[in-house]
Amino acid sequence: MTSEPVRLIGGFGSPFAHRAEVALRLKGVPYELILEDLSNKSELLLKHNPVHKLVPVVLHGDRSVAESLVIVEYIDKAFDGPPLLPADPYERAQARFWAQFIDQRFARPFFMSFWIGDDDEHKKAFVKEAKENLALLEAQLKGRRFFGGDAVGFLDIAACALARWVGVMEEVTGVTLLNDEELPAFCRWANDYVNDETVKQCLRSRDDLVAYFSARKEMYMARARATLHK
Ligand SMILES: N[C@@H](CCC(=O)N[C@@H](CS)C(=O)NCC(=O)O)C(=O)O
Repeated sequence: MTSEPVRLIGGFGSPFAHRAEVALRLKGVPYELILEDLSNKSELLLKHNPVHKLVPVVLHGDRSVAESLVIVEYIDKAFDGPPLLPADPYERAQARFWAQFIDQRFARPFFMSFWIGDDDEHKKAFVKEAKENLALLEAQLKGRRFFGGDAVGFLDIAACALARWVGVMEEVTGVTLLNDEELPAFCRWANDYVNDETVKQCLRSRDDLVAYFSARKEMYMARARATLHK
């Protein structure tokens, strides 16, 4: 393990930043959390993520790593502690495949289901697609407690938005995506994830996130409308 200091540039309500933070916690890496004001980005963020200008960014000594899933893999390799990715090459490929699925296929209908207005003609299609995607992910649990087996691993971290954030979005927007009857394994997984002792140490409370997203509801709705045809 290298002893250079670790700093994480994160954002208060960001599930992507949570990915990086929970990976550091699971590996037992001490870090300093720098909370970014995303409406007024700092020089530090712009310097270390000039391409995307997004959080999270991990600063390790004088090097920086951006993009949450890249960061999680970096943390897994750069530090000792329990492995986050499966050791078996096939299982590792599967975990990466489904993590990519979450970011590339799942994220948009998930976001749009919540934030595109009820009166929008595309809303039903987004909700249908988001629920179909959730069913695909539920099948990946395959009777296991976590996607990674008995403990939180790479895919659980990648899916974190579906554990805490989904309930928050449901409360703020009135749209329901998860229910116990349709997705029992997923709902059990979400509950186990948010109650994991290590995860809890860096997970924002549901009430704090509800307040955060309620205050930004109009902004997210405007963003959904602006990206509808992209
Ligand atoms: N693909 C990026 C997404 C990161 C992302 O979207 N971060 C948001 C916070 S949740 C952000 O920095 N938003 C600021 C902006 O959009 O200007 C990752 O996985 O790290």
